[in-house]
Amino acid sequence: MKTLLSAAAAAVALPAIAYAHFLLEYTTDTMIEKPGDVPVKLIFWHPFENGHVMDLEKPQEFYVIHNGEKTDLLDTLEPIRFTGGENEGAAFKGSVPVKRSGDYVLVTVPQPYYEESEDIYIQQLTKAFLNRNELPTDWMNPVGLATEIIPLNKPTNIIAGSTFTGRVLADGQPVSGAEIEIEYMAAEPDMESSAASAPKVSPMPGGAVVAISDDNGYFSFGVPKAGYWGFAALGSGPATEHEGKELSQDAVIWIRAWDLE
Ligand SMILES: [Cu+2]
Repeated sequence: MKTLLSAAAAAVALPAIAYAHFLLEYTTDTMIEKPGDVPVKLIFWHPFENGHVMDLEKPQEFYVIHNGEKTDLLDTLEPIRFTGGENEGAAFKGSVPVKRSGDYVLVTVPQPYYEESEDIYIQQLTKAFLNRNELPTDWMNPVGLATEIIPLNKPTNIIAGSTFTGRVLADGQPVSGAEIEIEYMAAEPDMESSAASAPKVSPMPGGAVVAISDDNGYFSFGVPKAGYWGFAALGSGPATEHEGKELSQDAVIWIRAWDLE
């Protein structure tokens, strides 16, 4: 629902075209005080506009990196339903064991999703970050995805009003000229119910917020508001085809901003 739509498809898909789809790895908190299992929801959605929910299949991979060690979390996933402002779709609930101090980098490699309105597949390789006791251990390191965004600011502790800089990589090399869609999680998922909470802001009048990576793969964004912000580098990955159709292999990262109080 972004580019390359035929006129007919655009007419049908118009309400969704201006905003971006994002795979969410949602936790209510990013700083984890008490050790234990942290619930996480995986939702494929349009979170800025509280828009269309896409059906998420069981991911190919879902794991966490802590102190450089990978722990597979696929077995923690259970199918759930999630209701956004427009519809209900298939999503997943999982859990992340958080014990020792440090960063916990959540990684999801979803199945390619067939987007009928564009006749392409979309695969968003997604990272989100938890931290315990402020100890930095992993957030600045690549996790080795085919494409990923490396944060240059600690992603769990961004000040609203400051900036966030990321670097887009594919096969470990910088990607220049990548189109990065930027989105605010306006309506955070409610962990108890299966629905979105009430949106805190309206989407932008001009549609998707976009940055382009520079010659060395870097981009920066002034973060205007506390909450969760997502960045999706579109088609930055090396895979370009799935089952005979075009594949957009995207790198997604989620950061958390806070008001300075
Ligand atoms: Cu979309």
